[in-house]
Amino acid sequence: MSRNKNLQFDSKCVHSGISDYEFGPVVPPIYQTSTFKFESAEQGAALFKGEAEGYIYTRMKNPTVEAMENAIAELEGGHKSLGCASGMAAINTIFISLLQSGDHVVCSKSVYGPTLTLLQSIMSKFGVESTFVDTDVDGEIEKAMKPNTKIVYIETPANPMITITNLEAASKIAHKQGALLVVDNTFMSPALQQPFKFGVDVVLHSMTKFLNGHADVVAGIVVVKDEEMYLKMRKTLNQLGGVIDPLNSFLVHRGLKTLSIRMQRHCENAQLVAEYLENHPEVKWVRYPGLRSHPNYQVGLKQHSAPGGMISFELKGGFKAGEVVMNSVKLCALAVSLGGVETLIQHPASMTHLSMGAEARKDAGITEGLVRLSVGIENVKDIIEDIEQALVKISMLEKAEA
Ligand code: LCS
Repeated sequence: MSRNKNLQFDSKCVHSGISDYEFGPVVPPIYQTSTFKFESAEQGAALFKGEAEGYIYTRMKNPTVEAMENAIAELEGGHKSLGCASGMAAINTIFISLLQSGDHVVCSKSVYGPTLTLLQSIMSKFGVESTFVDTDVDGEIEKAMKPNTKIVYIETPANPMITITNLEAASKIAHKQGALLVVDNTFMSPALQQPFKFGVDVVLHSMTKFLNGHADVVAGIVVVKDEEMYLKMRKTLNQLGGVIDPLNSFLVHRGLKTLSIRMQRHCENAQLVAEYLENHPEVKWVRYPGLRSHPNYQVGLKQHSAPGGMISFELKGGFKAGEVVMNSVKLCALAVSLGGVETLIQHPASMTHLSMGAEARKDAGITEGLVRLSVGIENVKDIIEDIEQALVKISMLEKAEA
C-alpha cells in the first residue's frame, strides 16, 4: 500500500491495491477458488491459529478480494476495509459488530429505504432502539442523543433528499457522548468526499454505485480506522457470511481505475442538468449540492470537492407529472440504483423508499412527486434533450385534459 502514498488521488485510483503477482500481470488475477491447499497439517493449523500468513478459505480471505479492499482503504484514507456482498451486507456487518441489546442509534430521516427499515423493523427485534432526525439541521442530532447512543448514522448527501449533514459537527457531537459516527459515502465516493478527514469513525459504501460505476455488480464495503475495529468487524463478517466474491471484487477494482474521471464527468453533467431543471417552468424545486439554492450549500463546500451526480426534483404537477416524465424518457433508463455511467431516473415513493411506509416518507420530506436522477456520463446535450422532450409531454397532457 505504501508505495502509492505520495501519489495524487487520480493516480491512486489507477494503482491502489496492485501488488506483484506471478507472471507479472498489471491487474490482480481472479483467484476464483473457494479454498486454498495447505502445505502441511502443521501449516494449516498455524494458519488457523493466526501464527502464519496465508489463505485458508475465500469467505475468510482471498487475494483478489484483498487487493480491492486495500485499494478502497487507501482511497478513503482508512486503515483497512472489508468487502461485502452488497451495501446492505456492509450496513448489517457494522450494526451487528457494534450494537447490542439496549443500545440506541441516531439516524438521518433521509436514508436509503431499507437502511431505515433495517433499524426500525429488524434491529428493534434485538433490542436496539433508533431515533430518526434531520441530521442536516443544526442541533437535531444533539437533541436525539441518549446515554445509550452507540452510533450516529448519516448519509451525506442523503438518498433521496440530497440533504447535506455537517460531518465535523456531527462527529464532535457523537464523540462527546462516546458514540461512533458511521457515514454512508455512497453518493460522493472518496473522489469527492473523504469522511475520515472530518473525524468520522466508520465509512461504508454500496459499491454497486459509483465505486464500481458500471451497473454490473452488487457489492458493499466497510472502511475502518484502526486494527481493533477491523478485527471486530472481520470476525462478524466471517460469521455473518455476507462477503463479496473474487469476480465481483475484480470488477469493482477495475471500475476504481476510472473513478476519478467518471466522477468529474458526473459532476459536470449533473451541474448543467440541475441548472436546466431549476429554470424549467414545470419544476417546483431542485435539490443538488452544486446549486446555491441548496439549504446546506456552504457546508457542502467545506466537505466535498465537487457536488456529485445525484439530483432530486419535484414537479409542479406532482405524482402524475412524474409518471409522465418517467414513461416518456428514452435515453434515461427508468430504473433504481445509481452511480453507473448511464443516466437513471426513478420515483422514490413507489420504488426505493416504498419499504419505509408513507408516514416515514412524509417525515423525511419524500413527497409523492419527487423524482430522482442519477446523471450519467453521456454527452449532457443528449441527457437534457431527453428530459426536455419528456417534460414537454406534461403540458401536452394537461392541454389534452383541459
Ligand atoms: N446506501 C445507499 C446510499 C444506497 O443508495 C443503497 C442502495 C445502499 C446503501 C444499499 O446498497 P446495495 O445493498 O443495494 O448494494 N440504493 C439503491 C437505490 O437508491 N436504488 O436501488 C438501490
